[in-house]
Amino acid sequence: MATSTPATHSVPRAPYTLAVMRALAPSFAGAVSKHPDGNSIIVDKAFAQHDAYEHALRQFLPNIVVVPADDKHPDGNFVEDTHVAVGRVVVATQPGHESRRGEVPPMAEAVRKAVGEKGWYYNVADAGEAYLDGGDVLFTGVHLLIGLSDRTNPAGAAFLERAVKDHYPSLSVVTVDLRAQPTLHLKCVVTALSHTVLIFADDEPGRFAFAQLPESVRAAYEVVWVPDQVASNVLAFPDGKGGLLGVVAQGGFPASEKILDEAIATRFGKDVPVVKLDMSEFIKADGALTCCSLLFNC
Ligand code: CIR
Repeated sequence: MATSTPATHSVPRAPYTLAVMRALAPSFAGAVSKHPDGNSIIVDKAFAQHDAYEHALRQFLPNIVVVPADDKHPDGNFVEDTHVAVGRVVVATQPGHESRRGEVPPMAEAVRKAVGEKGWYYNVADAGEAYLDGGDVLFTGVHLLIGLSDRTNPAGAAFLERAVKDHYPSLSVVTVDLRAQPTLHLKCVVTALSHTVLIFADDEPGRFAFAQLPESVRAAYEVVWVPDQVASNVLAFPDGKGGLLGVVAQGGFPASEKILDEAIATRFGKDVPVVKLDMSEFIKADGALTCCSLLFNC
């Protein structure tokens, strides 16, 4: 399925200036997972895959801070869930899964140190029963999409919206209610290649999420559909002018890779590098590509 609705307006995303990652914990095999292979994570392989991920990021973003692992937090490497950064607004989350909440304070300390005075800091935990996972938040450059899921509740989404609107009042914030069609996070089924192109999973959860978007949001993007859900989660590095410095995508999904390669080459040029990574052990822990780094452009 390939729809193509031309973008109606556009705000190119700024290039990323910093990534914060967290080293993999030796306890990674104990990560929270609903995946059928969640009990067969091969930790040595995961270490090698995590190294390859960091190496891939460094091709497009040399400034990477890696926070030491904590064996008490097997999911700690999934740093995306601990913060949301939109421009200079930096929000420490309160993850929906209780076992993951202790990941936030050391990450918050590292993020404050790395981002420094450029950041305007917020903490979802200040709002009591507000829960938010960064995996539910997609900033396209045009819209801030916030998924409601088992991990992110309306109070968490409202907290993020208020924080962002404090500084960027004209930003369009859209809540996408995914609770009727369980998906771990919004970004399990959609990510942005650019401010004009979204990648959606062409499966039931992906089509459901798409259907939840208001028509005005759908009309603002060209949508590329990929048959494998995990392949819809790509890391795209904007060049600040509407183009791409490069893309990190899942390897091992040939049908989706072909669609993605063609979409990138035709829309952004055939010289845009697309690095393919085997993230099999992270997939077993319900993780994908965006979840292993926090990206800042302030
Ligand atoms: C979890 O269930 O929380 C982790 N095992 C996976 C989190 C993946 N996070 C993400 O995609 N943002």
